[in-house]
Amino acid sequence: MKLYTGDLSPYSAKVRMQIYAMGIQDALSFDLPVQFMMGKMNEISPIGRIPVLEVAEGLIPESEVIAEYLDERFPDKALTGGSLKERADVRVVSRIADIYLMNNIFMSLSQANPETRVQAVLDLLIGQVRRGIGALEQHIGSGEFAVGDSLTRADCTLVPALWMCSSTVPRLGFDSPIKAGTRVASYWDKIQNNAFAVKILDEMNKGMKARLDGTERKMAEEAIARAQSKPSQ
Ligand SMILES: N[C@@H](CCC(=O)N[C@@H](CS)C(=O)NCC(=O)O)C(=O)O
Repeated sequence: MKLYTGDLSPYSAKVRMQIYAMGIQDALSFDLPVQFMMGKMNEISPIGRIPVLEVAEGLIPESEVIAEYLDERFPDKALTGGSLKERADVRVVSRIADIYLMNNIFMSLSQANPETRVQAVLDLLIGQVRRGIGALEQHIGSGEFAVGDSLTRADCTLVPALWMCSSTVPRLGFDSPIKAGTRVASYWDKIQNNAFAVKILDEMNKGMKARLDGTERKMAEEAIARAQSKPSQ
């Protein structure tokens, strides 16, 4: 199996956290294809986004689908939660993180440049993020983990989503939507000590540093030059 992934990509980080937590090592490698760096990821996968999981039978896009595939392929290690209701709660929290937090923050990145931004668009999207956090506040557990008393896929989606809330949203000129004294804030404080969370947070911070200091751009330019100098087959 190969996962097409990037350090800074929160949707990829979500799948990597699951892979680390499940201890999947056999025949699994990570790669960022040069086509992604060239803005041509759709030559590999029609949706044109990472992560994508390559398995013997073909490609699987969409982080949530990959996550379910991994749970089904390795059922003895699955991170789906315990009782039927707990399993539903895991999916609800994962969807809140995915659709209402990460997706809206991603969309708001299109308005990152203050010179060209349409403030009303940004206000709308960040308003939706705050609404998502409000919903999460009602659904999240009060213990160490998002649902129940062990790590589940809900944590794997929430960690990169809350990282975006706390580090990306302020870069867009808004306060972090994670407010002190809430259950979400308490969870966020605690989960950052989890070893698998630590690992992907380090990777995302490394990716952010590489983006900000120009290393990412340099590596992409070198990879593109290498790909273009290869004789076409
Ligand atoms: N719904 C998708 C979203 C994936 C996504 O947006 N990935 C970003 C990187 S984190 C991407 O590939 N962006 C490239 C683009 O938008 O062209 C998933 O859950 O996998």
